[in-house]
Amino acid sequence: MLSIIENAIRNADKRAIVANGKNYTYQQLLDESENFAQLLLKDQNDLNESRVAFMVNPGFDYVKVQWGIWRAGGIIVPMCLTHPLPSLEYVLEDTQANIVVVSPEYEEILFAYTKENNIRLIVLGKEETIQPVALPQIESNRKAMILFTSGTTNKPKGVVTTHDNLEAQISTLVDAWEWNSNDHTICVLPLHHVHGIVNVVSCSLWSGATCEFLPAFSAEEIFNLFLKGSLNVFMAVPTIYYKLITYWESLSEDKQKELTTAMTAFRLMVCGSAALPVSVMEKWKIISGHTLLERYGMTEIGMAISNPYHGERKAGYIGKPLPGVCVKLVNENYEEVSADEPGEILVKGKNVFNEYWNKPEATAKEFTADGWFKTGDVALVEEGYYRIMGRNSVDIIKSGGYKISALEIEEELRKYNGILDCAVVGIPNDEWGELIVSALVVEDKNINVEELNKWLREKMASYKTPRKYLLVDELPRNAMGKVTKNDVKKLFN
Ligand code: MLC
Ligand code: AMP
Repeated sequence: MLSIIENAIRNADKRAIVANGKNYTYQQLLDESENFAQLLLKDQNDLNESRVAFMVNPGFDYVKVQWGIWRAGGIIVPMCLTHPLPSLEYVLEDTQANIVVVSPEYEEILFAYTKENNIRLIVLGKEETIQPVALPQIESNRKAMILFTSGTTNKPKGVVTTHDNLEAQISTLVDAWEWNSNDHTICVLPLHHVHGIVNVVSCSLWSGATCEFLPAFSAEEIFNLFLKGSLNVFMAVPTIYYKLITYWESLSEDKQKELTTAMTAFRLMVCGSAALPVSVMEKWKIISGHTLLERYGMTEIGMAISNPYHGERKAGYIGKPLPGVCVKLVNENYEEVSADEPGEILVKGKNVFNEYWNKPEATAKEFTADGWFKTGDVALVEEGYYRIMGRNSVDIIKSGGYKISALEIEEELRKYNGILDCAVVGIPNDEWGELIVSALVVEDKNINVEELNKWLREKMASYKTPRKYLLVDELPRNAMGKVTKNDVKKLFN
C-alpha cells in the first residue's frame, strides 16, 4: 500500500483538510478517494499507469482526486487552472490522457475538446454511479505523476516521477523540517507544481498534519488566517513574501503589531523556488520574527539543498544537501570542481525523476553517463553552504517562482502578424525575481501592444507573457549571427 495512504489510516480521526470553511478528516479522505478510484476504474481492475488529467480547485476535492487516481493505479496530471485552451490541449495530447476530471467551472472549457477526442470527462458533482470494485495493489516503483516544466526546448516537457521518487522527496523533508501531526499549514501555491504539491500538501498529509487551502493568493486573506492563531507552518515563493511585506507595510501600526505577534508563534516559515533576496529575508525577520528557511529544488528532483531547521540559516545561501540526496559541482566536462570553484549542480538519489514523458533523447541529454541529473544551475560552496551563482541558460527565466522558457514565448510572438523577429529575456526585478521582457523587430512601429498581449494570453498563461516590449531596428548578434541575450537585457536598463 502507498505510504501516504498507510499514514492516513493511522491518522483516520484527525483533521486532514480545511477548505471553504469546512473540516475534513483523514477518514473522509480515505473513503472518498476510494470511491473516486472505483468511479475511475468502472469495470477495469487497474488503470495501469493511464494518465488522468485534472483541473480541480485547491481543497478537499483536489486531494480526493489525486489520491483516487493513485489508488486506481493511474498517473496524475494536474493542470494549471489559468492556462488557456491551447496550453491545456498540449498537456492532454502530450500525455495521451484518456480521462479528464474537472471542477464544474472548468467543464465548459474542456467539454468540446474531450468529446471530439473521445476522452472520458468526469465533472465533480455530476459523477456517474459507482460500482464497488477491489482496488489494485500499487507497487511503489510505478509512475505516479507528470508535471510540465519549461526548459531549453521551446515546448514544456512532462516530468515523470514514480511513487518511490515522491516518497523519497516527501520523507526527506518531513525529517529535515520536523513535520509532525500537530502541524497546521496553508497552501497558497498553485497545485500543478512541486512546491505546492510535494512540499506543502503531501508533506503535511504524510505527517498527519492539517492542510488548509486558499482558492488563490491574497495577502489580505493570508494575514486574516494568520491572525486566527491556528497555523504554524508557512511556505511560499519570494514574490509572495515580497507581496506580504508590501501589504503589511500598508496596515495600521496596531494591526502590524497584532500580526507580528501571531507570526512569531509559527514553528517554521520556508522560502524557495527562486532566489530569496537578502532584503526580503531581513524585512520578513523584522515583521514576523522568523529567519526564513531557504531551500533549493526543481520539478525533476523535488528538494535537494536546504538551510538547516536547527542551526544557522544563512542569507543568500540555499544551505546543504538534504539527507539521501547526493550533490556535486562540476565543470563543462562534468568533472568535479575544486572546493573554491563554482560549478553546475548535479544531483543523484531516489528523489530524482524517472524520465521526461515520451522524450528519451531529452532524458538522456539531462543525465551524465553515470546517472547524475544536470540541473543547469551553477553554485559555489562557502563554509559548507551552497550559494546559487546563476544558470547555464539565459533562455530560462524564473518569474514569480514560475520557470518560463524564453524560447516558448519567442516562438509564439513570431507567429504574430507584423513581428519579424524577437528576443525574450528576464531582467532583475525586486518583486518578481525576474521580469519577462521582449525586444521586437516589427514591420510597423505603430504595433498595438495591448492587442498583442491580449492575443498572447489566449495562447499561453498570463504569467508567461512579457511585461514590457521594446521596438528595435535589429537584435544584437555576435559574429556567428546568434542573438546575444545579455546585450538584449542591457537594452532594458
Ligand atoms: C502574474 N503577473 C505577473 C507575473 N505573474 N506580472 C509580472 N511577472 C509575473 N511573473 C501579473 C498578472 O498578469 C496579473 O496582471 C497580476 O500580476 C496578477 O496576476 P495573478 O496571477 O493573479 O498574480 P497573483 O495572484 O498576484 O500571483 C502572484 C503569485 C503567483 C506569486 C502568487 O505568481 C504564484 O502563485 N507563484 C508561485 C509559482 C510556483 O508555485 N512556483 C513553484 C514552481 S516549483 P494583469 O495585468 O493580468 O491583472 C519549483 C521548484 C521549487 O520552482 O524549488 O520549488
Ligand atoms: P522548476 O523547474 O519550476 O521546478 O524550477 C526549478 C528552478 O528554480 C531551479 O533549477 C532553480 O533555478 C530555481 N530555484 C529553486 N529554488 C531556488 C533557490 N532557493 N534559489 C535560487 N533558485 C532556485
